[in-house]
Amino acid sequence: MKDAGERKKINQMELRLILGDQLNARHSWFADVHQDVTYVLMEVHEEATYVTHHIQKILCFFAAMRQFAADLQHKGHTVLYYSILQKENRQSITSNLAELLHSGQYASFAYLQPDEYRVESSLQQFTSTLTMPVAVCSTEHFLVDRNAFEYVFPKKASYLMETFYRYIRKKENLLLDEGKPLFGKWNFDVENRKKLPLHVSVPEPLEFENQLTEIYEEIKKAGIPSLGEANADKVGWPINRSQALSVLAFFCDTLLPLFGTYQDAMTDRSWAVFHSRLSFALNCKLLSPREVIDAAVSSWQKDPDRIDYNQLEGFVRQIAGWREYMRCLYWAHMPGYASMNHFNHENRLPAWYWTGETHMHCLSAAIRQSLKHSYAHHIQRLMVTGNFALLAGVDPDEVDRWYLGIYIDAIEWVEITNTRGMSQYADGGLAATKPYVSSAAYIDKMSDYCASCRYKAKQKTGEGACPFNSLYWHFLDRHREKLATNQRMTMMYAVWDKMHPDVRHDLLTTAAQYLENLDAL
Ligand code: FAD
Ligand code: DLZ
Repeated sequence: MKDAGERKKINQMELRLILGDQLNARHSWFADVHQDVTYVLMEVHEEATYVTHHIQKILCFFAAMRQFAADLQHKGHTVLYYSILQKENRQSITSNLAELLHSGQYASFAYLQPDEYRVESSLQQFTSTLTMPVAVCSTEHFLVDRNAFEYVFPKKASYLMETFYRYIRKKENLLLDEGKPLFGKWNFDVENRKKLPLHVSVPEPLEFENQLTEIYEEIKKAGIPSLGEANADKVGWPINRSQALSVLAFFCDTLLPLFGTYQDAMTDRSWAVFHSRLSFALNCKLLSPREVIDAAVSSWQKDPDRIDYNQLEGFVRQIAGWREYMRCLYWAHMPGYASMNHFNHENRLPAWYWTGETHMHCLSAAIRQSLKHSYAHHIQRLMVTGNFALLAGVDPDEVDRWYLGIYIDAIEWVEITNTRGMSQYADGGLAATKPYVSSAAYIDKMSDYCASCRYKAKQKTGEGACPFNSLYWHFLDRHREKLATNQRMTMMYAVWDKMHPDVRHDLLTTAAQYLENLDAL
């Protein structure tokens, strides 16, 4: 029996939930140690199985959560941690919370605003049944609040990223000189987008050797399904803040000088080219967007002869622009966004998306490296795997599930807007002003893939023709009604209309054959 004083103390205890993608060590929650606060983190089947994740993704989330909990404990905070095999673990966030909060040990509950609609709805529903005070706090991570479209685009049905990016540049005072963009332009994209020449060597990505075999065994024992490969003895992704900061430093020192120039380049010689590989660390909040931007700006300021401004601006735009934009788009349109299917596409994703076993070399390369590293860079995602799925008329639900599962950085708010929106145009043009589709010419221009492909990039029809060529025209032809009024598509329809009817017929026939045999390509 506890005395009254002790009971009062216990009754003032607050339980605070930290989700797996909320590992922000610099959050104000942790500025001081509070004896009356308990933090809780949970590895649960619910989160590990809502889609089939890549094994490296599950390993890294669990490992990062465990390290974060251990670090908090080390600093004196009280932490409850549910590991995946723990007997008391009810394998769902709200079931575990229900047990804890109905135990009488806690007088109040607080959680950080989730980034995912599914999780937020579930927590809102759960907390509406509680009689104790509940607080929802900011994750203190993003540059703008998630409803920013309401004031950046009042009453607008479409959202221009460039407008949003400029708004954030001004709000955050980024790359400005007395309110004007540095060097007189907001966007230096035209100087980027080059193919990687043979004489340019690409540094090996910075990878760690995280020993995660114990977690791996636990995941297997827990029966969590997964995809992809892992060497659990040495997992290369950063799983704590110190490793994340090393990846950031490596990027600024080694990769930033050529980041922009080769941002769109694809090559068999490297799986990350000059990309930062910071998305996992950013998305689980080991790093903040502002500190990543500041680190890049500071490297450029220290040595502007080594890092041209276009490299820096291109990088800042990805984080201050695209990343924040996608989050606001998500919150402006969820939950409806998750079922948008502008073209009513219904095809299945070809089976080789799970093996890489296709004769199309670009797809094989992008898929195999995704299975191996849980990573592909933006143009591989957009113009290879995404482009093909769109041309092949794949159901966006299938495409979403694939992207949400396979990539280390895939959390729904940033995955679905990029996949369903930017890549599949399933949102009818909210994220992109036109569909990102191309024939083989683009892939050949931006990569070294086509030279060693069984299919011929320059051949349009007949045996051995690259499927991207005829599928491209088939896509334009079958969606004419929805696309011909888009000014950015006018030129392509004019080219199509000028073709000889026999040529058009051959292209459509070749495409139809490919569409019939997607699994065999
Ligand atoms: P870098 O090229 O080095 O860029 C730096 C940072 O900018 C990234 O870490 C990321 O935080 C941000 N960034 C760049 N482009 C985008 C973008 N379009 N949207 C949001 N942030 C961006 N990104 C994810 O974080 N999670 C996803 O699940 C995801 N799914 C995608 C699906 C498709 C179909 C496409 C086309 C893109 C997707 N992206 C996603 C965006 C982008 O491809 C990845 O952020 C990037 O490849 C991550 O690698 P990196 O860290 O080396 O990026
Ligand atoms: C991705 C992931 C995985 C695999 N497992 C967990 C988990 O067990 N517990 C958890 O809190 N978070 C996990 N995550 C990240 C979540 O999916 C993410 O925190 C939510 O989707 C909220 O955005």
